[in-house]
Amino acid sequence: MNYTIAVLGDSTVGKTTFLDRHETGAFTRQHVPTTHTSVRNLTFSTSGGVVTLRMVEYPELTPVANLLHTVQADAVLLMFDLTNRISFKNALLYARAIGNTVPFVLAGKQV
Ligand SMILES: Nc1nc2c(ncn2[C@@H]2O[C@H](COP(=O)(O)OP(=O)(O)OP(=O)(O)O)[C@@H](O)[C@H]2O)c(=O)[nH]1
Ligand SMILES: [Mg+2]
Repeated sequence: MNYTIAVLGDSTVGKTTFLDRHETGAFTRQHVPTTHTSVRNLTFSTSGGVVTLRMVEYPELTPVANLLHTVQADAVLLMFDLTNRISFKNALLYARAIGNTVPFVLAGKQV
């Protein structure tokens, strides 16, 4: 089974770091802004078989309402920084723009 997951959220909330951690186990200390969509496959063995998630990190969508149509995904991983209130408010804008078009999960990072 293959699914495409869009990873969205403000810059610096920790999208790349999260994906690096899953891919290699390493914690990425440095912030190198993601300027273009960045794709990597994460494979999981589950009781239902092997699942490959095509994780697509997007640069911050500003303004989200105008740019969301550029996102093609089966589901969204929407991230915010628990120490940054603005990133949470912006996550709500993302959530509103996504509406019920695809399933999404909201993940608080940076703890
Ligand atoms: N303490 C802590 N720092 C984190 C965590 N996740 C990310 N960081 C740090 O936050 C900074 C930004 O992380 P990135 O993963 O590059 O952020 P991003 O969301 O990919 O940013 P853009 O690509 O610019 O959109 C880096 O310096 C990371 O080391 C976390 O869970 N805890
Ligand atoms: Mg990034």
